[in-house]
Amino acid sequence: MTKRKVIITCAVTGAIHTPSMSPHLPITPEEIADAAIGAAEAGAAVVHLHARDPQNGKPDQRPEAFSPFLQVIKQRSGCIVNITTGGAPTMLVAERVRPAQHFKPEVASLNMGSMNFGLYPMLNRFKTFKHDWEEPYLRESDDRIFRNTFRDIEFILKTCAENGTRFEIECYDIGHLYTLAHFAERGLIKPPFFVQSVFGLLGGIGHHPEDVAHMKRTADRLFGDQYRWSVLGAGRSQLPIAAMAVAMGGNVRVGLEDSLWIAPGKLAETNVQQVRAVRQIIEALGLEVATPDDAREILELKG
Ligand code: KMH
Ligand code: ZN
Repeated sequence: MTKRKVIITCAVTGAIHTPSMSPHLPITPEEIADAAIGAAEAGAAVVHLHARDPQNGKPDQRPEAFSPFLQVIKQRSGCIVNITTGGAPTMLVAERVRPAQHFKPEVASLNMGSMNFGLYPMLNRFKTFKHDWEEPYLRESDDRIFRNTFRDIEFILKTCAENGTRFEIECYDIGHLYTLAHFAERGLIKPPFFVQSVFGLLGGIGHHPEDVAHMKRTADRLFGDQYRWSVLGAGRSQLPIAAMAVAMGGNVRVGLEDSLWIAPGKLAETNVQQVRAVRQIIEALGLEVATPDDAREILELKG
């Protein structure tokens, strides 16, 4: 019997966590390249990439900021490169789309709706509250809006339309699946859809098993066999969400963009640790980790 192949994506640095939150966050082009290559060697078929200013760690969406590490990754690994169009919540969409427009990667991210984007659940060091909102106050850093209007989404789709790029379609709530169905109906995005369901961010859907089941049920109903499901759990929900989704037939994303942790109260020192942890879950369930070429076939990428 052939084993199901599970695609691991590793998001190595992101834009939300800051260097002051963890000394292990990749910042320079060398660190980002090493983190991506290490993650790929450990089993990630896809690496999701943001760039940062090496001087201060701030997100940097200029194509020139991406090219040093993209070159190294291309030389040293056959993994699938996925470039963010999310950038950082402070950036406008025209700036955010530039690296994907310029490099025409196999995959780029596409965020399916505007939302309050609270970091708090990612930082709570595994304290167990009954609900994430039981903390008496929200930090100022939680008071941000991630803007992805219908016109922003359309702009990204049209800007990248000729590139053959497929999208990692970031869905932070159930409504985002309906927004995807809307753009699919208008013919602006073609199946198979690579749906990345994001759980456990304050402002989006929670991380309860019922939330995971509802997301999958809704995607199944809207897209049938025309989508490939992946999940990411923010902060402490990273591995529980991964375990649930792998058992339910999904693919997974890990990486320091999504969680700085490897265990309760213990910072991950590398992205590799998180890839290995999720790999263990996949293999313990009798499944196989997809290679980059497996993932190209499953996601129908241009290669
Ligand atoms: N930070 C993640 C929750 C993007 O880069 O487009 C979602 C993300 C957004 O990866
Ligand atoms: Zn990202």
